[in-house]
Amino acid sequence: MITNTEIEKRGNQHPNHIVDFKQENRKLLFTTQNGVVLEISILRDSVVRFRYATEHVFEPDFSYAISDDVNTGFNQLDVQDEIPEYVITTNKIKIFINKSDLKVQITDLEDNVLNEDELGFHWEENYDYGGNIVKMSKICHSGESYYGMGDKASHTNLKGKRLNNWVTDSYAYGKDQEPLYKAIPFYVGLKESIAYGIFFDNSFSTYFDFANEKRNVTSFWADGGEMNYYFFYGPKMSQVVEAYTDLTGVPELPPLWALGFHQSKWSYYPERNVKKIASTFRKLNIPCDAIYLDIDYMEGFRCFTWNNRYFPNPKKMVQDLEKDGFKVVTMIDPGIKIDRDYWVYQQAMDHGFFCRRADGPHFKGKVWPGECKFPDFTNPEVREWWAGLYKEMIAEIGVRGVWNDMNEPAVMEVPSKTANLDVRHDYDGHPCSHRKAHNVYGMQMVRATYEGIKKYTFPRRPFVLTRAAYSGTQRYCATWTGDNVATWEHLWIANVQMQRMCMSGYSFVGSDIGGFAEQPNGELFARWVQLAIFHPFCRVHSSGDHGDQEPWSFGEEITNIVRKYIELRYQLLPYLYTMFYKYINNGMPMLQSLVFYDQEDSQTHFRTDEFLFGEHMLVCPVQEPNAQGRRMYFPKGNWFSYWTDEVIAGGVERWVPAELHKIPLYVKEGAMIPKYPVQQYVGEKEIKELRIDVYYKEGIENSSVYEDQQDGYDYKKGRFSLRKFRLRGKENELIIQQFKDGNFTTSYTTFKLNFHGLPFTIGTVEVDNEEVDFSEIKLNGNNSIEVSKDFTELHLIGK
Ligand code: NBV
Repeated sequence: MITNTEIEKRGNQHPNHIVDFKQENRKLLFTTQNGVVLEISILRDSVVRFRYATEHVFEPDFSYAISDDVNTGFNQLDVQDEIPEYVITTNKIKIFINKSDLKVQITDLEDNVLNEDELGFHWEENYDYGGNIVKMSKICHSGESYYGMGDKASHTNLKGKRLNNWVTDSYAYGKDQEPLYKAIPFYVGLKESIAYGIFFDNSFSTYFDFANEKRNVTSFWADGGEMNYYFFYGPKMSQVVEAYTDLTGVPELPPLWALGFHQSKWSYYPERNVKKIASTFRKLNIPCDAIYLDIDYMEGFRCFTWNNRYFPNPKKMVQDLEKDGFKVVTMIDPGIKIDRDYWVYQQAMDHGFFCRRADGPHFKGKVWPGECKFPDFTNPEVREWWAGLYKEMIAEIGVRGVWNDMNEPAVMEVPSKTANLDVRHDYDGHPCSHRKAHNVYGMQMVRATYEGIKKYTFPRRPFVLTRAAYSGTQRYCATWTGDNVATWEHLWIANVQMQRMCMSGYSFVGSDIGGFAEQPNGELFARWVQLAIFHPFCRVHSSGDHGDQEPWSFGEEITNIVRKYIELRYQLLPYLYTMFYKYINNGMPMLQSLVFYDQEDSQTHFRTDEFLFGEHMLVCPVQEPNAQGRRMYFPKGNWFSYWTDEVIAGGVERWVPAELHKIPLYVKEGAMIPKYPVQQYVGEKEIKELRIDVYYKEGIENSSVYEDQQDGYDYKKGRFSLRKFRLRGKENELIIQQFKDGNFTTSYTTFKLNFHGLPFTIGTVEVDNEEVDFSEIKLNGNNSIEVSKDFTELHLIGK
């Protein structure tokens, strides 16, 4: 018989009045009469952590998401004991804690309410598993919008959606399908053009309701663990995303080849087929840097083995491909085949590295090799062992990168599609069940992979790719959006997913170009390539049983279009690499949704299609068949057509031409876009001259270009070259100042500056205050000059 008190307990419980307040440096502790403790930690003036315990006691403080390099430090922390609330003031925000119910309200210093509790923290005891279902509800104001949340296949603005974070193998997912492969419980809120962010760092299954159930309430909750969230104040979206990215970390620079074009299929085998694909790229002059081996390279799908019939001499094959500029990337899955004669299985058994069920037996699940056991990657010893398994593949055979698939972990033929919830995990010394470890399992696997590849590929840089991810996974690897489909709708999904991931601190991301399941027609393939060359990770991948998906599989017209766009990607490599540099140094997402670019303009709040590629290029993909053009919105600023140099003033929606060979692409006035010559692979050519496209602006604009050795770690010892340009255009003049940093010497000595939209005819050119002869700078019409890369100030004066 359930007693009345027990029934009551099953409902929501709430904190009551505050009976105690304590301050321990940057931590403030408020205790209520019914045993709830709210711990507020000030990380920065604009970054605050809220943690709630019930029954007085917090769990040990441990998170896989938080970076070791997080910046902390604030200028002000005052606490005032007032009636009816405590008021905490930093240099940027005020936090009000209601004494009667522990509800929180946060304002800026001008008293604009940024965020306020509706019910605030409440919880329900979990009778099945113990602990609590922890909940938080906030007031949603009319006009408030929500962005971020990782890979959700939904409109960029999440208002009205209910979402779940539980990493899931979602073959051929659809628009709005939930949950997907990633768990990134971070959103950016935009209220009356002021941005803030919330990161709910809880690895259990989490849920977010953005005014779906109740028009004026946004809430988030988890199946277990603690109510533990970080609040970030903007007021700009860029500041929110920067702060979240700082908290959860950034990757190191990838080798430049990882930003080239990659070709993959499930599966390229045997060796002769792999080589045929590679040589066709070279024959047709389509640039490509990497070729992927999917599960069929293995012996009976056993990880860390090679099928000798298909690949009799992998080392030689890898070397041959390298000579032609191709890097080989191989797949590794988490499931280890149960086979007493298989060394990986034996080692894991001997050391007790496999996950166990609650009562002791090993957890078993069916995947490609048949029945498998699964290493517990949340155990640091297991990660170290796993990292070591890559030695032969990387150090001896010469494979240059690894992709970890199925690491949700995906399990076949069970309704849950994953491990049983009672499976036990070490969780780095905080033993728990799969309910808590599920969302970080893939992250910890790919972390171990990253450690291994980094070690054995040294002194080169590692390249690792993951399917599953939790917040913070971006520190270790790139990611792709899983098994999409060759449909126009999925082209739309890919576009929003990339923007959303970039907004969620995870910029190194791409989709399976053309679609994984089913086969695109040539038009869809071409449109997808046109979009995806602007995605940080750029790879064609598809399932083997749905026809060919190489750039030449759709006839000559499409091949030519695809080549042209892949060539454009290679030309833009220095621009892209500089974007990467800014991402890891300033937390600046590599792609920006329009709302991120201009949150003040309410026209941008519900746009999905247009985005900025880096700081200066505006892209708007074509997402339907038979288009000759489309409507697009131009945000503030003046934009040069990349194709015609026509200038369009922002703040308008316009029809723009977009025949099959053309994606709407615009460059912001004042931008200086660095370009390399087309290469068939990174490093094919010595760069003899850096071309910079200079787009005139009346006024000031800053640009930069970051370069280094394109691989290795010398850049960390100062061997990099960072050039910052400040362009200032006047009616009859253009001045470009250059500021240099780093001591890497680039292979070229000159810039070729190509001018777009100069409103005057060049009469005089001065370099560092000295007039130069036109022959010296090779003035070509009014359009281009060649000038030493070392100038400090270049001055063009009209006739
Ligand atoms: O290893 C085969 C595939 C792979 O090609 C794909 O990229 C992954 O997302 N893998 C899934 C397993 C089979 C899915 C049907």
